[in-house]
Amino acid sequence: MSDCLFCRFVAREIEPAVVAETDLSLAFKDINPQAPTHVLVVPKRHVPNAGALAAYPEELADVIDLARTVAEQEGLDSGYRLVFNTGADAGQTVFHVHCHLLGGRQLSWPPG
Ligand code: DGP
Repeated sequence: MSDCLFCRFVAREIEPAVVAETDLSLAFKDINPQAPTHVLVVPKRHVPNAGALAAYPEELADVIDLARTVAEQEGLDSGYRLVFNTGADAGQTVFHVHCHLLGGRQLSWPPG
């Protein structure tokens, strides 16, 4: 999908700040970090949102596992948050599913 920003990252037409990668997933730094660690983990397959990713359990598991790997790399031993904004009301702005990995500070609850 050439009009999808994250597909262009996966294809390396645009080079994001990659922190980790597997055969199925790519992890890169968010351009507008909301915490000391703010990484986006995406499946390489174009899937629009988290609900649709459930149809691809191998990719879903790989995204979560890569997020865990990055959290370990970043030393987030005392905790981190994984977020899938799903749909416009949740603030989803890029419609290639992405898992936000946030950590490195005390995270408040509930989120805004
Ligand atoms: P969401 O609002 O959940 O759809 O999150 C989209 C995220 O994508 C947002 O935190 C900012 C990030 N983002 C948008 N454009 C770019 C970009 O060009 N590069 C990077 N690294 N991140 C981007």
